[in-house]
Amino acid sequence: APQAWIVGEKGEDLQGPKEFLPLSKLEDIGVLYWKLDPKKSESEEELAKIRKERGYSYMNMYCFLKDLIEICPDKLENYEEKVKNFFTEHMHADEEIRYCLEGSGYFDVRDKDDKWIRIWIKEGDMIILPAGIYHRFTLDSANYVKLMRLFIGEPVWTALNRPQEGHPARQEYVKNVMGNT
Ligand code: KMT
Ligand code: NI
Repeated sequence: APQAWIVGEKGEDLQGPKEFLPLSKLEDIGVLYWKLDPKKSESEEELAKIRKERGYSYMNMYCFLKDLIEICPDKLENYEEKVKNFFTEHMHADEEIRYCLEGSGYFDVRDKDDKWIRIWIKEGDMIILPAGIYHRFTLDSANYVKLMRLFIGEPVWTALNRPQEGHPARQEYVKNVMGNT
């Protein structure tokens, strides 16, 4: 499981000893996680297996597009602006699927009590954030990550900043995930 713990509004560590959360805390809010090895070619097969398990139809599998993004000051155009947007609390109408090929970083997701759970993603970690979950992303002190962004069908990465309570994907998420405690 990835290391995950509660942080404050600004991403700061809270007082007292850091307690890591079990994977079940992430599953509770609909976050999925796999560990792959980007250095091994079998990972492609594993990726294909995940796609199949997730029930993506045959046709959709071929529409499971991927792109790569490197987040660091000298490789990403408009770095400052993009990094600021990534760290602004938002959701999407679709799942956010990310596979870390190199480096590391933090995905923060809101738990059921509206606290931030910080998930430390490293090389080989693949994470799926459900549609409608509020989240944000930031680099750690290593200041570098290379991520594969996967999409089902047309790539859409529109960030919908909080609040989005009227959005169908948000309502669906609240109904399915927040409702069953
Ligand atoms: C997003 O929607 O792109 C994010 O949440 C940022 C992390 S992946 C670059
Ligand atoms: Ni996002």
